[in-house]
Amino acid sequence: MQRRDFLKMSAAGVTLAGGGSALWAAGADPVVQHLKVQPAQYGLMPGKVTQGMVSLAADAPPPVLRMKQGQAFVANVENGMEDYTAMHWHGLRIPNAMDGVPYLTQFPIAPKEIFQYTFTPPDAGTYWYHPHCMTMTQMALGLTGVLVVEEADDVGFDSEEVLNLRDFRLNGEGQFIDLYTGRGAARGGTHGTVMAVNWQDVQRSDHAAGSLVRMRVAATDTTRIYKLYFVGTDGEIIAWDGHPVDYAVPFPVSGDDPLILSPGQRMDVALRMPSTEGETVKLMARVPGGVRELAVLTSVGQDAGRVLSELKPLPRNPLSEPDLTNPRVEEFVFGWSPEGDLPNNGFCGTLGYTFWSINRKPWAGDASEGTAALARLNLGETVVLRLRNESPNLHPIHLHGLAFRPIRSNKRDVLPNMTDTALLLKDEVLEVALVADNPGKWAFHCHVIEHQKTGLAGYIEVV
Ligand SMILES: [Cu+2]
Repeated sequence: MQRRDFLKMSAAGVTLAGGGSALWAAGADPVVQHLKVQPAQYGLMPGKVTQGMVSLAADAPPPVLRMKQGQAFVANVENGMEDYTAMHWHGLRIPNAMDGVPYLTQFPIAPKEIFQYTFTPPDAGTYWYHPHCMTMTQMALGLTGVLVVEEADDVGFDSEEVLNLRDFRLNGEGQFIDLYTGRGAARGGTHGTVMAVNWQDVQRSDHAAGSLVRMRVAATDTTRIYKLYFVGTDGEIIAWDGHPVDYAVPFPVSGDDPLILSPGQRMDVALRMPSTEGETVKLMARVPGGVRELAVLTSVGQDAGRVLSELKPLPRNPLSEPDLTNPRVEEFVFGWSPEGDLPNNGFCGTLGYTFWSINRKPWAGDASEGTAALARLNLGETVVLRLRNESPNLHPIHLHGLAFRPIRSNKRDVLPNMTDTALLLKDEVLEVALVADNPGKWAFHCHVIEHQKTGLAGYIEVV
């Protein structure tokens, strides 16, 4: 791909690249947002201001981006950093050219450049965004945000609570330490030192007593696998990784039996606030050596008297259903890296070593010309991906641009809910089924970013 292909016009000293004009011609009414990737500082720890962060807002957390299902959205992403960047919209099934993967779908966005992303989200639900260039650095320094695609019609909640779960690696003064370690990258990933929710210690908010709250939880950390449960109310998991659930996910009420949310995953939860003013609902996480509050929702005012059974099921998203009568099977092995050359990531950052591989090959790099697809799928066909973990570490495997159903595991019963990110357990063989209904080169990688950046990456092509 040539850089000149993406440089189309310039204005006011910045270069505008990407995008498409078809939207305007169609007479659509797109929501247009200017989003500037920029340095930030913020009080992540009490009494300290963390320097050297990266956000999409001035000295504030990356905003929740809201769009509507079926409505055109335009994001003019400006690079206000000194490094390159590119923005990926995790879970959105949009045209390949808008997927934000450097060299595969676009040239990285240079400092001061603007890339125009234009797309119409086909699915409602909870998604998120993060850079796919300088990924390790920019994500670790803060650039992960929640993306909400609202249903076309109101689905009956009184209020909403959006939680962006992620850690930061800070010292006692609230300043960044090494964002990762070689030891971590070669094993389960390097964990943060400070857990955060929406860039703060605990999310605290008030909701009407007896009302119905839609809680959207996104695990956007580079490493942490969350073990979550609720205290203080009944509830229901209504969507998983964006899509309304077809198979009930048990509502977790105990730290002994928590719900696992791995990096990249999201859940939508219907909660009923307690009837009595002052009572609370808590989202808790099990952590090494104990438990921790992540969110505390407090009932206020008179009892609104709502009940969960008033909620209708969420409308289904327009997903293609895999035909499992005689699917083709593609094999993928996730394991250690053989000795290999270092990946060529061009302008998009390298960790300086490879530890991991897919099908015995470490990722040749973002910028490597002629890197082959891991698999080629025919447009419209059903394929089963057999994902084999040869390592003792856990890998949340993410596929861009397509949705898949986990159907079978050698380790456990799986819930075949549509997803874009599936956690592979130690020595697990997990089969997932999909319809290859979106053409293009779709990145396929571990969402432990240290694993992704040290070899556990590749792409699948739909032609
Ligand atoms: Cu991994």
